[in-house]
Amino acid sequence: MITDALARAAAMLRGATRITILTGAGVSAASGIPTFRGADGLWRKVRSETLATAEAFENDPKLVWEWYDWRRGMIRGAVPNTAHDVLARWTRERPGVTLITQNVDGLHERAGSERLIRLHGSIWHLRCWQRCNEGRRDWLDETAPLPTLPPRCPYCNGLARPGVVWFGESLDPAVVEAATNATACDVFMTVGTSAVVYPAAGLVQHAKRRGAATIEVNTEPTEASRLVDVAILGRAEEVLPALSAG
Ligand code: BJW
Ligand code: ZN
Repeated sequence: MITDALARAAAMLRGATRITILTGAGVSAASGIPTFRGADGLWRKVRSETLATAEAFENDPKLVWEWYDWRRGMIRGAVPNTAHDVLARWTRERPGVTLITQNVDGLHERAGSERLIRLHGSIWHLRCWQRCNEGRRDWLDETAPLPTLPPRCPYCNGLARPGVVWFGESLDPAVVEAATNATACDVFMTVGTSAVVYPAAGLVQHAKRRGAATIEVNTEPTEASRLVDVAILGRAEEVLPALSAG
């Protein structure tokens, strides 16, 4: 797969020391995990407001948990694909590479990635909905399926919630700061994201303003395509190994 865009991107990456990569759901598509906004996307079947907001959880915690429990089961059976593997190897072999992900599936971690910034939390973490003292902090629970829905906080027996960031909720300020700092780089690359959800979608603009060269890898044109220096149309699991070889 030698295209002009691919060759240009490979040269940009070869010449760079500080490389920051923002990933989205498209990176996990080849692992069998549905994206949010694509043709088979999760939001095609259900409106995001009915499941991925604090309001939805308040109205029907069991329904929201059934959806997350279903996704946890699906993710549990999935394995990282070549895209995760290539990115993980880059972080291990090149100390200037930082990974920022919007994904909550944990596949970057399972592929052995270092310097990973998780913008939207983790589907494998839970925390107390009532924000009791001990349950305010996330705890890890990798049981899938969960024995009872909705699960309970082990400290106060109140409701537990998924440790993810829903629409309308603020991201962890320390995480946003780390991601913003990582936009000071030589090359900023987005992979498999529709680039519509903020503040993640603003990072590429931020990097560009700070002088980074920018690359996008996606199967379709997105909001970011017109901003970036090089847009590669293709699957992450094919393009990243080709970039790695180039
Ligand atoms: C492939 C491929 C292959 C397929 N290879 N590619 C500024 C302006 C406008 C709005 C806002 C703004 N600031 C804040 C907002 C509101 C809101 C927002 O951005 N809304 C927009 C949608 C308009 N943002 C928020 O609410 C955020 N909070 C916040 O900013 O707090 C402060 C605040 C609050 C209130 C008002 C104002 C400020 C929080 C956002 C949380 C997002 N949460 C979710 C759910 C997480 C939990 C869960 O998983 O259930 O995060 S929504 C969902 O979208 C998920 C994802 O991480 C996120 C991004 O999606 P992603 O990864 O891009 O996936 P897709 O499906 O959209 O795209 C996949 C792409 O892959 C496609 O392009 C395919 O073509 C491609 N693809 N296969 C390569 N093989
Ligand atoms: Zn609690």
